[in-house]
Amino acid sequence: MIDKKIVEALNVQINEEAASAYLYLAMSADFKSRNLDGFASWMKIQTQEEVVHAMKIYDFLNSRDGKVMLQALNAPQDTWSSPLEAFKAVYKHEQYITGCINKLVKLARDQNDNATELFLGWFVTEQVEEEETASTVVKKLELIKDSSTGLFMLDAEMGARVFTPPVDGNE
Ligand code: OFO
Repeated sequence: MIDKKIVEALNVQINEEAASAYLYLAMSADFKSRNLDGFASWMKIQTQEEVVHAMKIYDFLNSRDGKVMLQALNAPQDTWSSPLEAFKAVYKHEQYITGCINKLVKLARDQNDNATELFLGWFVTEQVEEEETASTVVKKLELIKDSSTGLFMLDAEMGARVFTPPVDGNE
């Protein structure tokens, strides 16, 4: 059995992960409209990753007899002035998500819910990677500045990313 407060908080986090997916899909569409196909593809894969994050919480709640209650999503921003502006927004967003995960860990600890705390450990590690990835792309874009050759090369690099579906639906 899982505490009601934790069920509510995990449902909010499903919404945060779904909102992340929606945000990155909007960024993918914006990149696509500028013919930055590599960036667009990278963002589409990021969207898929966020869906995996939401589904992990969905499955966890179900396994603990906590009811999943989906909430409304707001329309995301649809245009960014440059790849740098978009990736700065990604970095800021991921820092916000890290804060959400940290609050969830604290709640699980306060409720002595070891199973939820252990479950959230995966997200704690994942957020380190999410922030590092976004920050790296920001730094590369800052180096590139106004070089169209640099942007072309980075777009090709971004396009090489592949989505690796979770093996057991659990990571
Ligand atoms: Fe779910 O990690 Fe990004 O938001």
